[in-house]
Amino acid sequence: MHRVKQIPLFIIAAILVGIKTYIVYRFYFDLSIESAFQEIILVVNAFAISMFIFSIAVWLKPKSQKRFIITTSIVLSVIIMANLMYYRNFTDFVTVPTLFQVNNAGDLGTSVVSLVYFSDLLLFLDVALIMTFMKLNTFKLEQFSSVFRRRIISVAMTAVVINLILAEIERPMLFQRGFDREYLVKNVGLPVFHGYDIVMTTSTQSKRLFADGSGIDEIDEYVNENVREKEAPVDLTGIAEDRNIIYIAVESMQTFLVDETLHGEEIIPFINEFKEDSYYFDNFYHQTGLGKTSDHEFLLDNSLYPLPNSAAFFTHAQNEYNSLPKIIKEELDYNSYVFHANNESFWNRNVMYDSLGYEEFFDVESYEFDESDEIGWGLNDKDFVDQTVDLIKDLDEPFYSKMITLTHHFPFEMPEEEATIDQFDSDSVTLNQYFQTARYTDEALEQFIDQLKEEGIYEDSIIIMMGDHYGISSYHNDAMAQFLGEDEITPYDEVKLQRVPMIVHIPGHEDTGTISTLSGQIDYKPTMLNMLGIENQNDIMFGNDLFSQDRKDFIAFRDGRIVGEDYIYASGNCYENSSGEIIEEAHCDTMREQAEQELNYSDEIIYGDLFRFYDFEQGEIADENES
Ligand code: GP9
Ligand code: MN
Repeated sequence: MHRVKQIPLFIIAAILVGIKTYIVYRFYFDLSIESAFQEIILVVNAFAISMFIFSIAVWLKPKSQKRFIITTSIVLSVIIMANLMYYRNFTDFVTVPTLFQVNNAGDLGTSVVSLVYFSDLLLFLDVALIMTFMKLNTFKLEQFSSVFRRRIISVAMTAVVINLILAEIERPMLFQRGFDREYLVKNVGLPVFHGYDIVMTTSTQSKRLFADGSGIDEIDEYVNENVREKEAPVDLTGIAEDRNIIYIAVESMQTFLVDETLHGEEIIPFINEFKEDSYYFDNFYHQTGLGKTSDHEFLLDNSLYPLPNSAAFFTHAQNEYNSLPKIIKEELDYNSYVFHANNESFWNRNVMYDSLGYEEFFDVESYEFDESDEIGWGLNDKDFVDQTVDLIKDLDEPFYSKMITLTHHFPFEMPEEEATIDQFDSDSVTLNQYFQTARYTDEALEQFIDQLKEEGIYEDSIIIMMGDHYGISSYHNDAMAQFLGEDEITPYDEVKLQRVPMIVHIPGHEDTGTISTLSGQIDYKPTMLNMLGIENQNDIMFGNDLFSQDRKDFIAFRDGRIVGEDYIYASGNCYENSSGEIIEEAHCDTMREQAEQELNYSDEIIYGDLFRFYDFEQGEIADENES
């Protein structure tokens, strides 16, 4: 007993709370733990964070220590309890913005009792034990020496740093990209997640707070002079009116696969054939940043650029947008739907889709499958398209829909029995496998088109397919050079590898062909609006109609690279676009200045949430400014 008494109470509290936290993460929430490494991170973060928080006690006098330990353990339990109740209702975690969303809280209000289980008593067991120990004076409460303080603080800091390193290994750039709240909680725990959320929300809100509508006139003027097409719209104006639009985001599909062969076989025979009967854009670039698929969605729906340091789907999901789904609802009364067999909270889609004006998101819950139907990240693309056709059948026509495939996702794993093309043979396992998943998705797309025909939906629809972003990063350049039969992949080649296929397929339309206009994802929204016959004189967009002759002549990426008709800027060099030769940097200056200005304007709109001040009907700052 005497020895036990030598142990400081805050250490016991840290251990108890650590154990409780681990048990709750593991068994109360339904977090997907897929590997032993994830399990280890979960244990480490439960104890590291608890240790870190309770170590503050070393600075306090015995009496305050007591108060601190008890208050902290109660607060941590309440945080866990609140999240657990929220999770049971929404399969998501509490964030600052959700606290301000009245309807969410309202939803919770009606069913609070049903969200509390008997087993939740365990959540407060640590508090009860700590109180008992205090009463019985079981553990030490004393003024600590400065040596002891330093020792404890360094242990606590080391534990947190180890946690962060492990999290970074498990999910590189976890904090910048956000991904999914579940990833954050799994890797760094609830307290750090809440701290992160508070910092992010505060910095977003403060930028928003100080913005007013004044900047938008200048942006409007810029768009008018440099982006808006001066010529009358082109031949496809209104061709999509009264038809369904079925947009398919083809995960990680890159243009270098098109018409390319491996072991003498076409890699994606269906897309190769389909594009012949479509408008195919072979000089079309993805422009995504950290937000990957979600950035591509952001570009497509808004014709604004994704953000430089974060995923806008995460950080700016509460903004006001003049998005494609909203416009087509207002102008044509089309409803917009998303089909994607992943969790609704991934990339914060559940929140962002509301802001963008989607009517419904058919997420993982809308699909029936078990583990045996999964490849890589989730439901295989063949079953995904099959079940999506069933869901689409029931929609009121005409509709706008977006489907997002998943099988051809990094790390491109394919069960051997499903593979219909042999792997490539290089030092990069990733590239070797890439062709197999690409082939699989190609087959799924073929099946989808056949099913649309069978169901009689095909004729009344326009089908668009686009690669969302690159799948093979520069890390695999050696293997890529081997595949392409080149000596090396230069920064110039790397830019060209950012091309993704873009196909506009209009059933019954004869005039098809390959279009090599320099273009990118920023151009999707104006193209769609024109095809739907919607005049968009006052909209603020940074892209042009793909079919227009009168287009801006560069495509800007978020990492400083720019592709122009004549020049390419990459890795600090200016290249001649046609030859790939490095030329004097000054050639790229004009294009660089304009791209920089345009990216800044787009960021200004998003950071300041400027569209809340703008009247898109009138094309001017709204009379009554809301805040
Ligand atoms: C996730 C899927 C893939 O739902 O869209 O996202 P990515 O990792 O490609 O951004
Ligand atoms: Mn993607």
